[in-house]
Amino acid sequence: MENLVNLTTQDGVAVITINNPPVNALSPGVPEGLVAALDAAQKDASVRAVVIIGGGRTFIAGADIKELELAASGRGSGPPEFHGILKSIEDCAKPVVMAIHGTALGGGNEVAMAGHYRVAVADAQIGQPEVNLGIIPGAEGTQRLPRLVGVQAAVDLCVSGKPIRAPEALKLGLIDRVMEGDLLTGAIAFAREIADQGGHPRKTRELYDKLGSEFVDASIFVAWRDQARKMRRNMLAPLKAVDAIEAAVNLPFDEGCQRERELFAECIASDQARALIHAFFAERAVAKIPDVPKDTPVYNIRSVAIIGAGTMGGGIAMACANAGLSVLLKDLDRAAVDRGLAIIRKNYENSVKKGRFSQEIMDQRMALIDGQLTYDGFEKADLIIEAAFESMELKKRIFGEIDKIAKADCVLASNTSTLDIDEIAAATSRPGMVVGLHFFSPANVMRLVEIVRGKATAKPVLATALALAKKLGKVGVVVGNCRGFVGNRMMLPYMREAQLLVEEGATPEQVDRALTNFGMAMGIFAVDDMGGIDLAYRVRQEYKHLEKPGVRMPLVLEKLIHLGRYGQKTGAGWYRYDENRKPVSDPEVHALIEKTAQEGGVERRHISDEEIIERCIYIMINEGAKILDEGYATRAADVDVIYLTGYGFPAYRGGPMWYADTVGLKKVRDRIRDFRAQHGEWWEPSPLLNKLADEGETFAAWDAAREQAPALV
Ligand code: 3H9
Repeated sequence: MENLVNLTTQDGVAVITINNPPVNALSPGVPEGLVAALDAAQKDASVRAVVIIGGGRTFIAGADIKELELAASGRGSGPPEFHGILKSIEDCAKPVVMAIHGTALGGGNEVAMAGHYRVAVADAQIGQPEVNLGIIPGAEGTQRLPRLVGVQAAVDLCVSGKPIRAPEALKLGLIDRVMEGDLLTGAIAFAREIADQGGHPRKTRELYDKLGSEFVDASIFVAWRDQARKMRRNMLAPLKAVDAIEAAVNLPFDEGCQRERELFAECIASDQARALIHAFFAERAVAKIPDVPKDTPVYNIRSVAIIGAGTMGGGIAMACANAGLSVLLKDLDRAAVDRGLAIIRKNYENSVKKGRFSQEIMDQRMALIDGQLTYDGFEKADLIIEAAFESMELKKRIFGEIDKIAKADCVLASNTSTLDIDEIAAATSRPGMVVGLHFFSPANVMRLVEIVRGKATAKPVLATALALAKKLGKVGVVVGNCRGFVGNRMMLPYMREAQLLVEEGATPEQVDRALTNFGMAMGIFAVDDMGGIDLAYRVRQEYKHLEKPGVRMPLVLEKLIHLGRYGQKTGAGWYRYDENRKPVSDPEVHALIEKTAQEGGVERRHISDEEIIERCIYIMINEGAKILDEGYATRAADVDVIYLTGYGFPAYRGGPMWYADTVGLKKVRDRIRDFRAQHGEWWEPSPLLNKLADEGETFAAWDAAREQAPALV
């Protein structure tokens, strides 16, 4: 315990330091250590004030999420209990100053708010991100936060889950001072100032000014709940957070805390909390590759050269410049380079207009990107990313060329979304240095990068790719080299099934509505229209060889192509689009679907939303299971992360494989068998799914059992 929390004194100020790396979570031992240290400080007559600070890189990043995971899964002895420590802090007779750097998140901010005063360095981040884990602040945060920042700001912070920086926290009244210079020195000086003023320490729970009138109009909370529903579709926790804040307004502090406890208990016992906590750890687990040790050396990437200034190349250039990397952006003719740079500039200008960052930052980022027609300077690049047109011949030629120019320790990456990375690597004399970096469009926004591991890809190259993804603020997931890799390989059967459903009697609108009600960010037909139906068609052509006799293929897509309906870019695809790109139903498409079904001898029938979800999602799950069986993904959780960060799968369902676990693998497999009987061998259950279903197991348990999994194929 004494290692987790240390107590020293400096000139009459007790300094309590939390040392629980890496993020000073409130793990068992930390609250107890804090209480003991406070007790000692209280008893020490030479101490006039107390400063609580985090050791290492941060203040307190919250409750220990591992403890919450235990509580959510019904293991352990229930959620952690912080009320005692909060009371000890707030009731301390000597002023307690919280000194914040790094992050004060969740329980971290709740501890900070129990202090009498808070100071922070300018880049400290403070917030209540609990909703991202499917829970609400459960350590009196919903009661103290509105007392400090007012009800509206408290709702915003708890519903959005987004942290704010210290200067904004100061404006809101969440902290008392932004510190320049050394935080501890400043906090000690501040604590002395307060002690010199004398008087009683200021207790947050006794502040009422910002709670408004004693009974804020209930209709305001109705409006905030509506807002929460819009911001966090289908999610329970944001609504419960509003309930808890309403209790802060309407109930005395202790009763409000009791209400918060009840609401917290409801949330932590929900499927949503389990799924979101799974997603939290899954996102961090992807960086761990069983045969690539943590200490694998990485190449230092400072400069990047990109081939192709189109949508992907431009987006990747922005992602790199945003992270402070210098970028050479090459294309074949001046017009293409200028167009690429102009789009980058426009995107940045939009961000400046929206207040996301300053003009100065935009100028710095633009200055990092140089457009050019030649390979000049490529010889110095630490990383070369090819983002040219999706053609094997072209890519092989490019890799042959860059192989001759690049320095020996330059990582060579292809942004291919479908092609064989081994074949591309074979065009070079150093296949070990070649890796796939499959960014998702728009690459400056989307968080996912599939890191495609070829047969020869060297471990330091993989470790470098993972480190780069993190540096770019993205989530890198290592996948094996199979057609479509993981994400697109699962997408294809999903798209196909959706198209079959409309031929059998559903409409694109019904399918999309069922999918968005399920929680998908977009319906699959809207996705098709956005990405371009020509692209979807081209991808399908790539997989033609997988089509087998007796397997019915949907036919409408091809007809849309013949009609020139390529999606949003031509103003029409599965939907028709107005000038604002808003989709509207198109009777022509409905007629085309019906005619196609008739020609194909498909009897149209009523299709329920339930069938839509089962067929679209289960086919995806089955493909995911095949991918795992074949070793193209390390864990089921990796597949989840790919779908959560790249394909708009609802986070509160934890990803497709986790969702399958929650439905029950036997139930999923049995429905897949039904569909196999009705629709043919396309629906053959994967051997892994069969095995786990028969054994009454889950993908999560399978992952856990394979902690030391063999390398990917
Ligand atoms: C809460 O507080 C509830 C309360 O209201 C009270 C309830 C009663 N616990 O992300 P990183 C681990 S809910 C346990 O790679 P970064 C993480 O798993 C909590 N472990 O670093 C990883 O482990 P590993 C509210 C945690 O620098 C390592 O730390 N708080 C926790 O990119 C490094 O993490 C949050 O939701 C934790 N709280 O980002 C904040 N946090 O190396 C959650 C991290 O073994 N945390 N770990 O894979 C974050 O958002 C980021 O971790 C943070 C650092 C921004 C802090």
